[in-house]
Amino acid sequence: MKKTLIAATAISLSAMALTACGSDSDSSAGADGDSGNGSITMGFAQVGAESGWRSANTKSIEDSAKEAGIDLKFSDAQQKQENQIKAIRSYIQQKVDVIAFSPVVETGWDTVLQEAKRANIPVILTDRAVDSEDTSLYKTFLGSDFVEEGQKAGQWLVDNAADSDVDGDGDIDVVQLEGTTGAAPAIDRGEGFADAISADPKISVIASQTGDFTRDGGKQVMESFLQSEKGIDVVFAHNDDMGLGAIEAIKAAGLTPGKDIKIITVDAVKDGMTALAAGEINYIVECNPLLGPQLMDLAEKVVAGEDVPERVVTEETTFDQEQAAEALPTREY
Ligand code: GYE
Repeated sequence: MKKTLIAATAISLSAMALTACGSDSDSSAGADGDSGNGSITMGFAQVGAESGWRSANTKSIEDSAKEAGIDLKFSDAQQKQENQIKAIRSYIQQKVDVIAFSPVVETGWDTVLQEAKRANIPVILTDRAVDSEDTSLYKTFLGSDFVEEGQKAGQWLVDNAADSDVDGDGDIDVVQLEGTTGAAPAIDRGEGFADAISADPKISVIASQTGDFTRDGGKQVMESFLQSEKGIDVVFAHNDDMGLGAIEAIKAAGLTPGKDIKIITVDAVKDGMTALAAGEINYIVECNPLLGPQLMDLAEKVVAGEDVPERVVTEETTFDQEQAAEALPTREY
């Protein structure tokens, strides 16, 4: 999957993402397409509002469009591919200057992207990638390296294996809460994690199921794991929200999250970091949602016909409990 993208030149512009946004109080930022006095109109097809990460991402896009004077047309697909395809088609009809979107799943985009290409409207992928042979269907892909995020999560477990055999049976039994089925971050984080833990034969994933990146989904799947699985030592959740849902399920079962069951998540949004600092999560791999400033910059270049890198990777870090407590007071999202 995405061999072409991964092989493509990667550069990092993350410093920009960490500055320039969030200074405006009016966050509607042209969401209805009627504000912004610049000459560029962008149609943005968002995945949904499934998580804290997504809310921060949407705010970053709205704020930075406003700041850049880009007229933003924004739609929320409620995690449904058909809604995103409809939104993209409507942006083509409206003859926007550039289309940006975060594809909910990896496959099934070629037809609509060919329609955009025929209409001469450049497309920028942001946050999530598509799995397509034809890389001429989009100009660039801006987002995280999800495989690396999964590897970092797995590596922490390998490094902390001794402490993570909570029930002391000699094995580290992990349950995995997967993101949306078919989504790039779910596929790649799962792959990266599996790759890293393969270094220690004592660690294995004993059950794995999707919680759709939502808090409710994570809670429900964890409730069923607690019923069906014996001796769960660790939860690996593909995002903070599902980890937070798992915490509720673990508490309801009379166990202590972070102690009786260790928890590793990805994102590092405020609620996740708060739970980490409070000892209820053990480790978080950061995934930066503040992609707005870089996206607007790329959009201006693409519309001006300038060359842009095929792949722009955001730089990210990791947090343990102490680092979370330190970072929280100044955390932007
Ligand atoms: O990790 C999750 C969100 O695509 C990186 O989507 C994004 C993921 C993020 O729902 O919280």
